[in-house]
Amino acid sequence: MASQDRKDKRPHVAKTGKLEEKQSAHPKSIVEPLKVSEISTSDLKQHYEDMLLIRRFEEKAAQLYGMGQIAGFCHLYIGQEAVVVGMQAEITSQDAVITTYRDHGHMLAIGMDPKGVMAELLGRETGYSKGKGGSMHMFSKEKNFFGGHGIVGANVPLGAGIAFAFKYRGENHLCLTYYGDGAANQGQVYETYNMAALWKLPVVFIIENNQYGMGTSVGRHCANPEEMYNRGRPFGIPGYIADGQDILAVRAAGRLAVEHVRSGKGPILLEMKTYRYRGHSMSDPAKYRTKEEVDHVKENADPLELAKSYLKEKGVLEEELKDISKKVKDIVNEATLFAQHSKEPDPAELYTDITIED
Ligand SMILES: Cc1ncc(C[n+]2csc(CCOP(=O)(O)OP(=O)(O)O)c2C)c(N)n1
Ligand SMILES: [Mg+2]
Repeated sequence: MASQDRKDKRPHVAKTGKLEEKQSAHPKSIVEPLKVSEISTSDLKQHYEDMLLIRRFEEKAAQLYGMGQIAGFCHLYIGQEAVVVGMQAEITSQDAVITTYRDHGHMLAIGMDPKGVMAELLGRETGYSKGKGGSMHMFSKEKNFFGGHGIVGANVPLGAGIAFAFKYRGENHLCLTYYGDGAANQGQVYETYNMAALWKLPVVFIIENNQYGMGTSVGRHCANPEEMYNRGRPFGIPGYIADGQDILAVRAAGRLAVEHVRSGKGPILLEMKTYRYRGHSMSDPAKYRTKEEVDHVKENADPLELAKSYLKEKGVLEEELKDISKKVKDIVNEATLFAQHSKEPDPAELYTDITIED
């Protein structure tokens, strides 16, 4: 065959040599949200409370950071609350969770003590890592929370490793492995897809697509951003996309994913479309996007407002929402006072919990 003929037979390449509009090999796998009638009022109320706790906790953390009481890196999750709260509702306490440095929301959703999380943020000995880990490095063996990781993409193979351990021991648990849209471009993520699919590991890969990797928008860092959820397809990993601002959509996607993995079919990938309201970290003034863009999401797709509208549909009164708000405020204040009144670690602690080579 002449080389020109061969070229002409390549997919997606028109005779002119220009790229044609590509047709996806897979239909767009959008997960339909649960109907309001498919969730109980008490569950919905609990989700609202859990999301509000994350938001108020982080607002307080931002305030304390500004006052110099929290030092080092601190990445806020505000705007993305529905993702962790919805996913958590679909797993059991024996399943594991691993995530990135944007981790406060995950810890609170899992049920880790807000006091211990706040104390760690303030670098106190009562914190989850005895005040030595800070915002990005907290763990809870009791809650099967494996951190908090600062290296972009590095928690993804670790998540598959945790899933491997479950399978090796014959336990029917799974690992929720969260990472960002930026991390989704990392090489080690694809090595992980390969092994996870080959060994049918019980792992749910969750891309929290908050539209930015630091100051770079998804359209500038990601090839074919419309199909991020399909990135596991070459390895046979099914992928779905869901509205990560909508707790009912997250729950539907979580249910689908957990059923798939739990039945032994191996990994699955969920892309959660979401948005972070704050800068990448506390030191980022977020000048790469307009105020209008952020306000647009806050006004039209805020996860808390959306949940509130569902609660109202169910007949929950404004008074009850105020009670929830008061309860959450008290928890955050209590956690803050606990942290502020806790001691800093003893200097001798510098030499414990570390690996030393002779
Ligand atoms: C291997 C590595 N490269 C670069 C960085 C610096 N870095 C920290 S966060 C980040 C962006 C990641 O964006 P994304 O995965 O979308 O997560 P998000 O912060 O939006 O939650 C980068 C490049 C890092 N920590 N690790
Ligand atoms: Mg991102």
